[in-house]
Amino acid sequence: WNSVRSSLNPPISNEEPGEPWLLVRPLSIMDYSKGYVQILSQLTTVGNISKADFERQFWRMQNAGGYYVTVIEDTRSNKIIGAASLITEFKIIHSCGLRARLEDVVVNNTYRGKQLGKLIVLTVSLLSKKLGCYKMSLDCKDSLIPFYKSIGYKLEPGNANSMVVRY
Ligand code: 16G
Repeated sequence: WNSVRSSLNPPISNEEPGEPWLLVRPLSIMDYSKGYVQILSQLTTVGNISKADFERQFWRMQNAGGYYVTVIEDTRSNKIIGAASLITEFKIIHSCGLRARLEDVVVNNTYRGKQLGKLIVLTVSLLSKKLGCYKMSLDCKDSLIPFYKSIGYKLEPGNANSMVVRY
């Protein structure tokens, strides 16, 4: 994880996220009560999700495989204060390669300015590399382009369009 440390100033890492009470770890089924759903509402509409709904979806993700949801917990309050998901996809192209997507990146407003967004994105990006993915991509608001550029993501010339159909 040295490449994560060396990309950050001060050089924090998933193992030492800057404050001794912060813990970077995979999502757990216990995280409904630790506010994982609430923190996602800082990103978009999450709807009315019960504990049972969350747990059912958690097991679907486990059983499907390829979901690496990473969170940052403040162990003083037992609250999730940041999250990012790495989702992998089997391809036939690229020699039956594995492609990665970065999804649902969020850091609690009150914890901004501690490089935690960069830390969690760099952590899951490195994980995608270790899993052998040939690329990782993301969709984001225009205002977040400088943030993602600052940690190595690029708008590929001629290939920087995100399109959508909503239902
Ligand atoms: C952003 C997120 C995406 C999330 C979407 C929700 C990142 C890198 N991108 O594009 O993961 O699912 O917002 O917006 O975190 P929506 O509600 O419009 O789909």
